[in-house]
Amino acid sequence: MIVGKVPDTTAPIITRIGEPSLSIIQGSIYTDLGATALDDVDGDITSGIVINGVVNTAVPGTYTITYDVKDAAGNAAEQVTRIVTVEKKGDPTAMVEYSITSFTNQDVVATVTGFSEQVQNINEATHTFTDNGDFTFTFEDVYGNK
Ligand SMILES: [Ca+2]
Repeated sequence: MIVGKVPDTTAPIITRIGEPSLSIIQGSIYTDLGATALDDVDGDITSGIVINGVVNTAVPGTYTITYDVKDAAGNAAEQVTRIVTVEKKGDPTAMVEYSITSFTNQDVVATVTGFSEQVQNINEATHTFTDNGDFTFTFEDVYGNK
């Protein structure tokens, strides 16, 4: 007996889970929802999907994630992509407290406090005025936003 077999010439289909494009704020955690793949002969071949692309949530920008899969006969599915945009987060904020309420006297101590988030590279935590004038506290968040 000879069993005829029709060759598999039909590519599998990839179905993306979730949105085709989305935006997240810098510093948030990104978890890709992935995709599923079905083939006419092989059935569920989701486990064979190759995912490429890395979203660096620390760096604002546009990232592309690609999903590819082939069936056992080597037919490649049409590539599916997802665009993830990492948006720059807001700059950190803080307040300044003064040792006395009159700003015109010498030896007023200004202290920067009440940071909105973790900061680094603070130029000075406190500044003692020896004369009238301005002093600018500088600091940045962990991503360098000032
Ligand atoms: Ca197939």
